[in-house]
Amino acid sequence: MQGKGFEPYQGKTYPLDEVEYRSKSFLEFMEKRRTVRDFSDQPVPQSIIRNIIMTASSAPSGAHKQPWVFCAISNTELKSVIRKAAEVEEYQNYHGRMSDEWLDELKQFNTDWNKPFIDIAPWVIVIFRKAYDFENGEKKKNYYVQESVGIATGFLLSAIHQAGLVALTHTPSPMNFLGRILERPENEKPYLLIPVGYPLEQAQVPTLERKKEDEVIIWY
Ligand code: IYR
Repeated sequence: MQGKGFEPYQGKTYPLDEVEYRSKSFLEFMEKRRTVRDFSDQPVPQSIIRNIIMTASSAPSGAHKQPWVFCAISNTELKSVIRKAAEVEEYQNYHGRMSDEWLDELKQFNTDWNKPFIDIAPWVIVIFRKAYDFENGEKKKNYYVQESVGIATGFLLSAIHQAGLVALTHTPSPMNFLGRILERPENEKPYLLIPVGYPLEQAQVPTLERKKEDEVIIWY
């Protein structure tokens, strides 16, 4: 496939002292991001969700295929249908499908099969990955789909945090019900379900420690 040629790079660069400062302040900002389960029902305008999703869609992807679709749901009835279907699966997960070891690991997060945040959060974003696209009715394979959609999800979570909203990366499993409810074509597979909104004023998050740098960085 012929590309569109090349153009000058438009990103900004800075002298090193500024790069130092910028990298540190972004770290401090991102370290404040938390997964939040206590959502306020305060509405969030569609324009904000649009900006957040388009930030996610600016992520790099294999052969620039952008193998993703973001379904943004604010419709109350639809959210309620999704919640009920998620809870059917999650009830089974918490009552036999997850190992005792797994359930034990989750105790610190206070999760269970109830998923009220799907009803309460003003928006639920369901991310779909596309293993292939259709071009003129023909299947066109995408590349590094899991990696690409994972990176786009990271951009999405960062954009949500930057906007001053909160998110929960929810993984109902199995999640084929999302493709059916949202009437997505067969080349789109659900990837993650992410409620987005304001946190409740009295929102609580589990006390967690993050790994120290000598556990996550190996210098050569
Ligand atoms: N999908 C379930 C269980 C769950 C699994 C992991 I790993 C978590 O970090 C949190 C929850 C649920 O959403 O409750």
